[in-house]
Amino acid sequence: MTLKLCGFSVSNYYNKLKIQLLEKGVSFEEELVWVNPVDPDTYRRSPMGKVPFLETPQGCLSESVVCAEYIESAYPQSPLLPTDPFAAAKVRELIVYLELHIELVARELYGQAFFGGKVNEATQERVRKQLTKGVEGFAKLTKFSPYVAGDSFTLADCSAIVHLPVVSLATKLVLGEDLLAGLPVKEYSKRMAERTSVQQVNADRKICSELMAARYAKPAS
Ligand SMILES: N[C@@H](CCC(=O)N[C@@H](CS)C(=O)NCC(=O)O)C(=O)O
Repeated sequence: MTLKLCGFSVSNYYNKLKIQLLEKGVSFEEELVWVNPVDPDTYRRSPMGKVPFLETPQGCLSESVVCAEYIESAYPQSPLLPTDPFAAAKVRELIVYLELHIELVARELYGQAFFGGKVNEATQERVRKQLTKGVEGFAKLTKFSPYVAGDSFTLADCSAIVHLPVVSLATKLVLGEDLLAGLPVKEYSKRMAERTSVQQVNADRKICSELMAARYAKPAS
């Protein structure tokens, strides 16, 4: 049995794992799993009903950080973590800043930015404050020379490629200010979009966005 990546191609966490698998040349299948609403069967495979999750020959794994680490150790070809323990920890540190201190904080804005909801003023101010702190921290660690951790493409790039543009757009749309304006996100994204893996993920995201729009379109009354 090959690996099966489950989720949908608009999800940034799903796409982070897909870039990793493509970059490493690991063969995998994809299964389209939506989350809104979560199918009761999904809880059997992903305890909180979140995607992505990975179906492996030994069972399912949830949480993209865990899946990414599993892929690195089960498929050591084209490693995306340095062999030096300190250098590998620096890559993991960047991922934590990106996902815990930036993406997870900015996620509170997505309802208004992308799904027609409304985020109240108090939440906007809390997000602005926390995100500013997270971005300042990330800026001290990242290199963009040309990759986020330095001169090699790593797992931190798989995260940065998918999260930075979404956070940048969400803050622009909801807070009226791009909180990532101090980072070279546009130049970096353009450079990364030259990679075959990223081109495939971007093309699949476009197709899936259309499916998603059709799925959530209100039936005519
Ligand atoms: N910490 C999770 C985050 C994944 C996540 O938030 N996935 C979203 C889709 S992008 C999801 O499943 N949302 C549905 C839900 O939380 O119920 C990971 O790294 O895998």
